Amino acid sequence: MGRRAYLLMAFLALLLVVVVFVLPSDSSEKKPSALPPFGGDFSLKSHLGDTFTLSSVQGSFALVFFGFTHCPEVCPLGLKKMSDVLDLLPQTSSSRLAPIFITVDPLRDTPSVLASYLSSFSPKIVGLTGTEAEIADVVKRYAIYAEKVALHDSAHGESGHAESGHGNGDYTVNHTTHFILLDPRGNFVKLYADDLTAQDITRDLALVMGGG
Ligand SMILES: [Cu+2]
Repeated sequence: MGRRAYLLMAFLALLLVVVVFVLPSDSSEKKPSALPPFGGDFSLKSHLGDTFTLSSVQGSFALVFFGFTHCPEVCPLGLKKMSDVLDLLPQTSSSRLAPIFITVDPLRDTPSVLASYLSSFSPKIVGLTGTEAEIADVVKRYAIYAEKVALHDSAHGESGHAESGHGNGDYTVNHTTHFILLDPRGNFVKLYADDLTAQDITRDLALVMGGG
Protein backbone atom coordinates (compact mmCIF):
# COMPACT_ATOMS: atom_id res chain seq x y z
CA MET A 1 0.00 0.00 0.00
CA GLY A 2 2.81 2.38 0.92
CA ARG A 3 4.24 1.99 -2.52
CA ARG A 4 0.87 2.53 -4.23
CA ALA A 5 0.30 5.66 -2.21
CA TYR A 6 3.72 6.89 -3.22
CA LEU A 7 3.01 6.23 -6.88
CA LEU A 8 -0.31 8.01 -6.59
CA MET A 9 1.41 11.02 -5.04
CA ALA A 10 4.02 11.02 -7.77
CA PHE A 11 1.33 10.82 -10.42
CA LEU A 12 -0.59 13.71 -8.87
CA ALA A 13 2.58 15.78 -8.64
CA LEU A 14 3.32 15.13 -12.31
CA LEU A 15 -0.24 16.08 -13.21
CA LEU A 16 0.18 19.34 -11.33
CA VAL A 17 3.36 20.13 -13.26
CA VAL A 18 1.58 19.45 -16.55
CA VAL A 19 -1.39 21.64 -15.60
CA VAL A 20 0.69 24.55 -14.32
CA PHE A 21 3.59 24.62 -16.71
CA VAL A 22 2.62 22.84 -19.90
CA LEU A 23 -1.02 23.63 -20.53
CA PRO A 24 -1.56 27.24 -21.50
CA SER A 25 -3.21 29.28 -18.83
CA ASP A 26 -5.86 31.90 -19.60
CA SER A 27 -3.38 34.75 -19.36
CA SER A 28 -1.08 33.27 -21.95
CA GLU A 29 -3.72 32.69 -24.59
CA LYS A 30 -2.92 35.91 -26.47
CA LYS A 31 -1.81 35.49 -30.03
CA PRO A 32 1.90 35.90 -30.67
CA SER A 33 2.64 39.61 -30.76
CA ALA A 34 2.59 40.95 -34.32
CA LEU A 35 4.34 44.03 -35.64
CA PRO A 36 2.65 47.22 -34.56
CA PRO A 37 -0.01 48.13 -37.12
CA PHE A 38 1.18 50.68 -39.68
CA GLY A 39 -0.84 53.80 -40.18
CA GLY A 40 -4.52 53.74 -39.51
CA ASP A 41 -7.14 56.40 -39.20
CA PHE A 42 -6.43 59.84 -37.77
CA SER A 43 -8.36 62.98 -37.02
CA LEU A 44 -6.53 66.26 -37.64
CA LYS A 45 -7.31 69.88 -38.51
CA SER A 46 -7.22 70.83 -42.17
CA HIS A 47 -5.77 74.04 -43.61
CA LEU A 48 -9.37 75.18 -44.04
CA GLY A 49 -9.90 74.83 -40.30
CA ASP A 50 -12.21 71.84 -40.35
CA THR A 51 -11.70 68.36 -38.94
CA PHE A 52 -10.26 65.86 -41.39
CA THR A 53 -10.19 62.11 -40.89
CA LEU A 54 -8.52 59.60 -43.17
CA SER A 55 -11.73 57.57 -43.10
CA SER A 56 -13.52 60.54 -44.66
CA VAL A 57 -11.64 59.83 -47.90
CA GLN A 58 -12.31 56.09 -47.83
CA GLY A 59 -12.87 54.98 -51.38
CA SER A 60 -9.96 57.07 -52.61
CA PHE A 61 -6.29 56.27 -52.61
CA ALA A 62 -4.27 58.68 -50.48
CA LEU A 63 -0.84 60.09 -51.23
CA VAL A 64 0.61 61.32 -47.95
CA PHE A 65 3.65 63.53 -47.45
CA PHE A 66 4.98 64.72 -44.09
CA GLY A 67 6.83 68.04 -43.87
CA PHE A 68 6.61 71.63 -42.64
CA THR A 69 6.16 75.07 -44.12
CA HIS A 70 9.50 76.52 -42.94
CA CYS A 71 11.32 73.77 -44.81
CA PRO A 72 13.91 75.35 -47.10
CA GLU A 73 13.98 72.81 -49.89
CA VAL A 74 12.60 69.31 -49.42
CA CYS A 75 8.99 70.31 -48.86
CA PRO A 76 8.71 72.91 -51.63
CA LEU A 77 10.12 70.33 -54.05
CA GLY A 78 7.92 67.57 -52.66
CA LEU A 79 4.75 69.60 -52.88
CA LYS A 80 5.66 70.79 -56.38
CA LYS A 81 6.15 67.16 -57.34
CA MET A 82 2.84 66.17 -55.77
CA SER A 83 1.16 69.01 -57.68
CA ASP A 84 2.75 67.83 -60.92
CA VAL A 85 1.56 64.27 -60.29
CA LEU A 86 -2.00 65.55 -59.81
CA ASP A 87 -1.76 67.45 -63.10
CA LEU A 88 -0.21 64.54 -64.99
CA LEU A 89 -2.60 61.84 -63.78
CA PRO A 90 -5.61 61.17 -65.97
CA GLN A 91 -8.73 62.71 -64.48
CA THR A 92 -10.18 59.26 -63.80
CA SER A 93 -7.26 58.56 -61.48
CA SER A 94 -6.69 61.97 -59.96
CA SER A 95 -10.32 62.15 -58.88
CA ARG A 96 -9.71 58.98 -56.84
CA LEU A 97 -6.55 60.24 -55.16
CA ALA A 98 -6.50 62.30 -51.98
CA PRO A 99 -3.23 64.26 -51.74
CA ILE A 100 -2.37 64.99 -48.11
CA PHE A 101 0.38 67.10 -46.53
CA ILE A 102 0.79 66.55 -42.78
CA THR A 103 2.95 68.98 -40.83
CA VAL A 104 5.67 67.75 -38.51
CA ASP A 105 5.82 71.26 -37.03
CA PRO A 106 2.37 71.82 -35.53
CA LEU A 107 3.55 74.68 -33.28
CA ARG A 108 4.23 76.95 -36.24
CA ASP A 109 2.01 75.35 -38.88
CA THR A 110 -1.45 76.51 -37.89
CA PRO A 111 -4.30 76.00 -40.36
CA SER A 112 -3.91 79.54 -41.69
CA VAL A 113 -0.14 79.18 -42.12
CA LEU A 114 -0.75 75.93 -44.01
CA ALA A 115 -3.43 77.57 -46.15
CA SER A 116 -1.12 80.40 -47.12
CA TYR A 117 1.74 78.02 -47.86
CA LEU A 118 -0.34 75.60 -49.90
CA SER A 119 -1.71 78.38 -52.08
CA SER A 120 1.53 78.01 -54.08
CA PHE A 121 0.72 74.40 -54.92
CA SER A 122 -2.14 72.30 -56.25
CA PRO A 123 -5.45 73.37 -54.70
CA LYS A 124 -6.28 69.67 -54.36
CA ILE A 125 -3.68 69.18 -51.62
CA VAL A 126 -5.11 69.06 -48.11
CA GLY A 127 -2.79 70.38 -45.39
CA LEU A 128 -3.19 68.91 -41.92
CA THR A 129 -2.07 70.00 -38.49
CA GLY A 130 -3.07 69.28 -34.90
CA THR A 131 -1.79 69.38 -31.37
CA GLU A 132 1.77 68.26 -30.76
CA ALA A 133 0.44 65.03 -29.24
CA GLU A 134 -1.85 64.35 -32.20
CA ILE A 135 0.94 64.90 -34.70
CA ALA A 136 3.40 62.84 -32.65
CA ASP A 137 0.90 59.97 -32.68
CA VAL A 138 0.42 60.05 -36.45
CA VAL A 139 4.17 60.46 -37.04
CA LYS A 140 4.81 57.39 -34.94
CA ARG A 141 2.11 55.25 -36.51
CA TYR A 142 3.24 56.13 -40.03
CA ALA A 143 6.88 55.41 -39.12
CA ILE A 144 7.99 58.95 -39.95
CA TYR A 145 11.30 60.33 -38.79
CA ALA A 146 10.97 63.95 -37.67
CA GLU A 147 13.46 65.67 -35.40
CA LYS A 148 13.54 69.29 -34.37
CA VAL A 149 17.01 70.85 -34.67
CA ALA A 150 17.85 74.25 -33.18
CA LEU A 151 19.27 76.87 -35.53
CA HIS A 152 21.88 78.68 -33.46
CA ASP A 153 23.15 81.00 -36.14
CA SER A 154 20.44 82.90 -37.83
CA ALA A 155 21.37 84.00 -41.32
CA HIS A 156 20.56 87.57 -40.43
CA GLY A 157 20.91 89.30 -37.05
CA GLU A 158 18.53 92.09 -36.27
CA SER A 159 20.25 95.00 -34.59
CA GLY A 160 18.76 95.89 -31.26
CA HIS A 161 17.64 92.35 -30.57
CA ALA A 162 21.06 90.79 -30.18
CA GLU A 163 20.85 90.39 -26.41
CA SER A 164 20.20 86.69 -26.08
CA GLY A 165 23.22 84.47 -26.09
CA HIS A 166 21.26 81.27 -26.60
CA GLY A 167 19.92 81.64 -30.09
CA ASN A 168 16.52 83.00 -30.98
CA GLY A 169 14.55 79.79 -30.61
CA ASP A 170 14.55 79.26 -34.33
CA TYR A 171 14.64 75.68 -35.46
CA THR A 172 14.32 73.42 -38.42
CA VAL A 173 12.89 69.93 -38.58
CA ASN A 174 14.73 67.09 -40.23
CA HIS A 175 12.24 64.66 -41.65
CA THR A 176 11.60 61.78 -44.02
CA THR A 177 11.03 62.79 -47.60
CA HIS A 178 9.01 59.97 -49.16
CA PHE A 179 5.38 59.89 -50.20
CA ILE A 180 3.21 57.15 -48.69
CA LEU A 181 0.53 55.58 -50.86
CA LEU A 182 -2.53 54.19 -49.08
CA ASP A 183 -5.27 52.19 -50.76
CA PRO A 184 -8.98 53.13 -50.61
CA ARG A 185 -9.30 51.31 -47.28
CA GLY A 186 -6.34 53.11 -45.75
CA ASN A 187 -3.96 50.19 -46.04
CA PHE A 188 -0.32 50.78 -46.84
CA VAL A 189 0.54 50.17 -50.50
CA LYS A 190 4.05 51.54 -50.99
CA LEU A 191 6.49 54.38 -50.49
CA TYR A 192 7.74 56.67 -53.23
CA ALA A 193 11.30 57.74 -52.49
CA ASP A 194 12.17 61.35 -53.18
CA ASP A 195 14.52 60.51 -56.05
CA LEU A 196 11.55 59.52 -58.20
CA THR A 197 10.28 62.11 -60.63
CA ALA A 198 6.67 63.21 -60.95
CA GLN A 199 6.55 61.20 -64.18
CA ASP A 200 7.84 58.06 -62.43
CA ILE A 201 5.23 58.36 -59.70
CA THR A 202 2.43 59.19 -62.11
CA ARG A 203 3.19 56.15 -64.24
CA ASP A 204 3.26 53.86 -61.23
CA LEU A 205 0.13 55.36 -59.67
CA ALA A 206 -1.80 54.83 -62.89
CA LEU A 207 -0.78 51.16 -62.81
CA VAL A 208 -1.53 50.67 -59.13
CA MET A 209 -4.86 52.47 -59.31
CA GLY A 210 -5.85 50.60 -62.44
CA GLY A 211 -6.71 53.77 -64.28
CA GLY A 212 -5.65 54.50 -67.83
CU1 LIG B 1 10.60 69.53 -45.55
